[in-house]
Amino acid sequence: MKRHFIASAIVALATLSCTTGEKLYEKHAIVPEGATLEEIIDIAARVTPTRNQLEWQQMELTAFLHYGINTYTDREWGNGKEEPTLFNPTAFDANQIVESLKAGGFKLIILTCKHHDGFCLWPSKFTEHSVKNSPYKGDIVKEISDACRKHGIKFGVYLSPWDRNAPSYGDSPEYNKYFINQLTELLTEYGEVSEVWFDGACGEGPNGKVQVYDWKAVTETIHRLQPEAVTAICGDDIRWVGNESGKGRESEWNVTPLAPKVYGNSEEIRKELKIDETSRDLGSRDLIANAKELFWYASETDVSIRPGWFYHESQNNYVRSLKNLVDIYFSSVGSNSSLLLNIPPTTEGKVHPTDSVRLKEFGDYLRNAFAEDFVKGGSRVKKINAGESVTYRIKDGTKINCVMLQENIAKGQRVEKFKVELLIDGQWITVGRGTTIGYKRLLRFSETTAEELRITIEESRRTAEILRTGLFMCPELGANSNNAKEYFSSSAWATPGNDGRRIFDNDIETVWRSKDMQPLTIDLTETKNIKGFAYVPAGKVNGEGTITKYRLYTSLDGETWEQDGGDREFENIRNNPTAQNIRFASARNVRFIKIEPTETTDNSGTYTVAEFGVIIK
Ligand code: FUL
Repeated sequence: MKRHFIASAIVALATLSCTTGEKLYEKHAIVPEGATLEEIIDIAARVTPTRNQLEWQQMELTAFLHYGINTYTDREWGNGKEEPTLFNPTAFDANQIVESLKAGGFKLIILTCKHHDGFCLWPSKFTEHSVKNSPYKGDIVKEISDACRKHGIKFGVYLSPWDRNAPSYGDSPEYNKYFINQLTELLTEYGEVSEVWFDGACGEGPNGKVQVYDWKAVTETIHRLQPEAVTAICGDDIRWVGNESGKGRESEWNVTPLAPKVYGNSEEIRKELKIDETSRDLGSRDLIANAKELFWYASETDVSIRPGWFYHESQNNYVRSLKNLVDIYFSSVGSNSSLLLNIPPTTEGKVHPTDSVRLKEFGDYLRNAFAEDFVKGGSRVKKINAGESVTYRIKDGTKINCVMLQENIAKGQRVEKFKVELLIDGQWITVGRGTTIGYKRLLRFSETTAEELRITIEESRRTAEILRTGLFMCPELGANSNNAKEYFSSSAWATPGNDGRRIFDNDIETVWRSKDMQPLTIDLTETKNIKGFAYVPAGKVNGEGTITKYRLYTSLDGETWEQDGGDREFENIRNNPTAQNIRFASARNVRFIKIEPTETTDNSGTYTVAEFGVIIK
């Protein structure tokens, strides 16, 4: 039986907006059983962020600092067995780090206080695996948080739930106690904490330790000790955008049926709607038609300025170009997401000069591009219904190539389709179309001058409130000169018996798939002195057949093989399926390379390779 729409059971948390009389649902709404699509859409339009969520999204730019024992072992994922004495910064300088990030325009800095290796950057009372047993006796968390305060930047903590060092990991109640103890130290001893980041990664595999976390207790601890903090990834305020390459979605919805993992019935909801953080659609009408609950759960786009999350000297020539960073800004902040850019401190304990120059260029670019708005009256709030337009005058004779639109998300996210037109020499020309707007939408078009700007809201959930409309001139940037590949591959190479032509065609879109789990042998057709190799996976997050664990052999004649290392792992390849550039301890002469996969993302009995290369330089 269909229930009446305004039934008391509609929502868990509802607040009444004083100005419009609209009922708003802060953070979470429950859809009544039997609600029609129109009714569900109407509820979705009135789900709003909490004050903490809103203020977080308004910051736009957060910096990530991946720093820890991996910085000194040249790894991405430590195994927790490292000697703490390896952590030995020679010139740690928290002020240099914070000042470099501030110059890039970042408002909040999140430090990896503990990564998956369990090594703590603060002298935790609960473990010996920390800075207190390193030659650097100081407290990195204190130094960074103090420098943040000094420079007027907010501070956040990354605390990895997965811990490869803690003996209690996998003994759920014991480890939960340990985890909350460490969290309590971080939330009580370092002043205000604005974001708490709980990484979702765990590489234990099917036979590894399974830890059942007590997210309820974790959330309560945060709310009690730092009520202003937002919680990300395994928290319930901010979701992972779904990739680690800086790409937001074309349609990025803050209101979604994707239940944060801390909700008791999260697994059930995700299974029923067949969605997770990586799904292409997290908020369309088609999807929410089947929703029973809706959440305000905006996305955060985490990406590194270098190929790895931690500092590796070998990547000094692969720092992202300014153009690439600006493109990432447009596809994250400009697509209703927030940008979390990682800048890994070096072994010295500073931001590398190349990165710090790039950050300054990035900050200068954004400050300059958005300094002058050429729309007249674009800051007046406009209420627009679907099918209606609003027209603005443009300052005379100014060159423009970018439009900015912002919805008043304090009242919810509503626009589903819009069009941007310019009146050029008396003719309306469409220069942009889009779906969602949300907190901010930036669209670029060819440089021009125009007399007027017209925004048409083609589809909307209830009346849209446009908070700001702007027009800007964002200087064009040259090609990505310094985003070259670290590896080299040649179409002259062969794969004896495997017929893997697609591997060497220099096209990562064409993927080779094995028939079974037999090793792949590559014949370089001549002996070369190489420093390492590169495996490029099929590309999609959790892509089918991506090799996660393997053994590697090299040979001069294809008969006598030498193994490099023992059982090895492509660390973090599930979340970041990009080129894995693996360097040998020292350069060696090689003609044949053999990779023997021992585990893949889907354990389907076959594996895939998009490209394979060798590292020469
Ligand atoms: C991933 C981790 O496994 C990486 O090492 C990195 O910390 C990234 C931000 O999240 O899940």
